[in-house]
Amino acid sequence: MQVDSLLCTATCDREAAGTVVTFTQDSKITVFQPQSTMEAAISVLVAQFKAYAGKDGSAQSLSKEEFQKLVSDQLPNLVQLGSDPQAVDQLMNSLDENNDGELTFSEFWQLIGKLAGKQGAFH
Ligand SMILES: [Ca+2]
Ligand SMILES: [Ca+2]
Repeated sequence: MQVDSLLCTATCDREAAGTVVTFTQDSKITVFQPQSTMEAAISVLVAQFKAYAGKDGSAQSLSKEEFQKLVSDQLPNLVQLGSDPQAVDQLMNSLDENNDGELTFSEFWQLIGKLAGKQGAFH
């Protein structure tokens, strides 16, 4: 079995995850499981990434300006860029694996992984 087939996306058939209640032959509603805290956290991360990535250029990736705005708005306690203008460049370069000056979600995700690791003191 492909692992991907276990992973549900926003577009996948959510009936599989819910309970279908049938009233009559052609009238049914699906009662979804409420989103868990962790699922909600993932939704927030994705929505925030999209909101900032969509401000200019490619809506799929963060430019330096978009990244800087996201970090200063959304991660003010966990990432301290201070007043050093090179700090954002250094941070961005450390995440930009293909060096194209844009951060895709998977490149950006490394930062979340690092912050989460520090937060939990996972070494
Ligand atoms: Ca963009
Ligand atoms: Ca990149």
